[in-house]
Amino acid sequence: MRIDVLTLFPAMFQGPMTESMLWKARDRGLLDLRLHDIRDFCTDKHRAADDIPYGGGGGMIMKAEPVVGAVEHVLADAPPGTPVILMTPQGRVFSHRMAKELAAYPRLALVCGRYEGIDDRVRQLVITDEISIGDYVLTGGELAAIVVIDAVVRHIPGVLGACWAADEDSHADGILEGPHYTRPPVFRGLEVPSILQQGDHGKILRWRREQGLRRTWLNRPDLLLKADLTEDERYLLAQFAEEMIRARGR
Ligand code: 6GU
Repeated sequence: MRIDVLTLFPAMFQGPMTESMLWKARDRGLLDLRLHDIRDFCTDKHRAADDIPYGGGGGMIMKAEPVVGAVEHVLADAPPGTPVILMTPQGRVFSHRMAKELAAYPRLALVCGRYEGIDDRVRQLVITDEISIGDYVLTGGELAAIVVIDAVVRHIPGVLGACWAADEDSHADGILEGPHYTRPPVFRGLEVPSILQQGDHGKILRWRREQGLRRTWLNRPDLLLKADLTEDERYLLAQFAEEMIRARGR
């Protein structure tokens, strides 16, 4: 997969893109990441990428011309239908499902907004999708783009080790993962749950699902509304609820 990133701050990608999984993906030829400096597409003599907003108000707005120029340069040899994604707090909130969908494309282009915004004609002319990574405001789209790239690249076949697939992650089926343990069996008086040590695979799977459900119930009850649960799992949830009510009564 090839990902083109359009940014005023290409150096922000140097660390994250040269470590760990992302570096391995690039090293193995599974990810072709290309950084483009939007400033290289400024045509005026001062190389200004931003200007004051029409209608007044604070802050600076990214100019349309260099961004559109950079996108057109990148798209010149891209297959038709290549997503051109604007990273913006006004976008659709990013999710596991979106990461998986984006991973199916041979190419992506990510446009990082900066300053207080970007001339809306960029969106009207060349943007196909707008993505936000959550309900808070970052100073620019760069960190959000790094998050999206990491989450997408994990879904490219061959990037993760053969024995654990991205389909087993928290969020893959709308339920969080339960706790994990490794050796030693006892650490500071805390013991690894005995079911995990005994090796009955059926029991372990059931225990993990139960723990994941409990965690979802406690930390992300909003996910349970959308989750596809079995009769058994609904029964477990009812039990958690009862437990909570009893604990509160004490
Ligand atoms: Cl994609 N950009 C900015 N500037 N802030 C954000 C964001 C993106 N997603 C959440 N906050």
